[in-house]
Amino acid sequence: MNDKLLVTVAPTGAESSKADVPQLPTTLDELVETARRCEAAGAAMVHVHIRDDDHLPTLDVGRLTDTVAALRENTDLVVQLSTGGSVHDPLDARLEVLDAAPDSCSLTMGTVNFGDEVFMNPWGFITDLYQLTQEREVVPEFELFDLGHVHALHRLLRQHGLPYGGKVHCDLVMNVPGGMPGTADALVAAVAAMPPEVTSWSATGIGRSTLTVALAALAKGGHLRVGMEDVLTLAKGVPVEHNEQLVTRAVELGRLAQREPMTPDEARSLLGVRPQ
Ligand code: KMH
Ligand code: ZN
Repeated sequence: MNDKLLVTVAPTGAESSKADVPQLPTTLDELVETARRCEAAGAAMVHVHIRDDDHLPTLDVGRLTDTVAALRENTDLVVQLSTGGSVHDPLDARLEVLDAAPDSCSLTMGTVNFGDEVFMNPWGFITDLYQLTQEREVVPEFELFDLGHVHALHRLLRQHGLPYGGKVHCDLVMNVPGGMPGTADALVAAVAAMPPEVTSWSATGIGRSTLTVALAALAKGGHLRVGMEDVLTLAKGVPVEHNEQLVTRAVELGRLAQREPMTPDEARSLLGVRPQ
């Protein structure tokens, strides 16, 4: 495992509403401002969900393309677009996300209950999306919400080979109601079950599991994803006012573990991202 720490920020997500969380970055200007501040605080990659003029989740390819361009103009961050979207997005629109030519994209390794909803990722969709990432030279980040998703990653790599760039990077998304719990024990089990091809992994704990998961990930030599997609409070009753606070806290935790934050260029080499 690389000694330096990759901090990924997931600033927006698809689940919280602007009305409930006005500080959520939902416009392009807010996203760019957030990305710049998070980069200055130590983030190296941004995991992006975008919103429309009504602040609702959208996978509009024109908007996604403009977003990738704006993030590249204003930051050096590795730009990762979500192909998960919201639980209401159709599978074909989720494949079209790659038309926006990001550096990286999320790729969830199985269907999972998602609160009262279902986040659909049937096997045929996973393999179509994976082959598209290989064709388009986009580096996937395998999102693992459950131990079964780790098992499915073995199958995918066995059947379809390595990703573009030759590196295999995973993100454990823990504590979604329906997925694996956000505990150190679950993290250790998931890491132990990862295929030998995995070259790096990060973890994020949804809601109140955020610190447990971050500390467990650091203890196991993993990387961190943080952001308002995953948690909206710094402590009970203390709302996050800006994603930068979560990045700063992740960097501080990393420094306690003697892990300096990685630069975006170092993240590009860790992940095998295509040179621009
Ligand atoms: N919003 C969730 C349904 C991803 O970005 O790929 C899916 C999600 C995972 O956030
Ligand atoms: Zn996401």
